Amino acid sequence: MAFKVIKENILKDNDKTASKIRSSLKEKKVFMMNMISSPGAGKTSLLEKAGPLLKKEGISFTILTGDCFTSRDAERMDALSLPVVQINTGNACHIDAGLVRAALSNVEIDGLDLVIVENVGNLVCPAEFDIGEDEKVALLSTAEGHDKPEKYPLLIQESEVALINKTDLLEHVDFDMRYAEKSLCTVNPGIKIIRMSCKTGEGIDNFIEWVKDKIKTKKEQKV
Ligand SMILES: Nc1nc2c(ncn2[C@@H]2O[C@H](COP(=O)(O)OP(=O)(O)O)[C@@H](O)[C@H]2O)c(=O)[nH]1
Ligand SMILES: [Mg+2]
Repeated sequence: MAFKVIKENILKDNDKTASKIRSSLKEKKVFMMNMISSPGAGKTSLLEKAGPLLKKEGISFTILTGDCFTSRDAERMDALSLPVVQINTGNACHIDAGLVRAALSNVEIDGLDLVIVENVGNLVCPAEFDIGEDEKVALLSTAEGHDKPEKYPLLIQESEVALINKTDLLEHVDFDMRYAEKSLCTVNPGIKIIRMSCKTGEGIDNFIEWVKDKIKTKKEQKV
């Protein structure tokens, strides 16, 4: 008997929408990054630090921030006058391409350099859903243990850069940096690793340099 595989259909529909978003952002030369981490690893904190610096650099950007229910992250960014759209997913554990398309319909894309998506805190589902981004960014933190890269390989394989946040806590937590970095390279030998602390500011400049480089490459791409 014929039957339907619903997940495949959902992913196919999602991929179609993602592909439309990707073409439109390619045409407009806007770089989009999809930031993924477990809850509390420091995604919003990074944007609070990096947002004002990106503004100073003259980079025009918008943030799409995903959360199941509240607007707390958008409130934190709005308090710093950072342009933000809150996406509430209800009980869904990830942002999909349809939600990004809906959020972007509220944004003036012409003249933008960068769209930053803060995905819902989760190391599994967000990695499965293409949202039309150019790059995924995996954000880990020293507070969550050094064994995560091999436990959540899809995210690491899909990411061009891994940020290891909360280095200021290293002396207080059982986090083996060498183990974590080796695991990241085992799962994705080409991955760029940035050690970072949103508290002390360590590594934020490296992250900004990476973003600037990506924006430049996108601008130089032929449409
Ligand atoms: N000690 C320390 N705390 C941090 C750092 N980055 C974020 N936090 C804290 O971690 C908690 C969760 O951060 P948040 O940015 O909301 O995480 P998100 O859920 O990934 O967006 C907050 O209490 C932050 O103040 C860091 O580098 N060091
Ligand atoms: Mg957040």
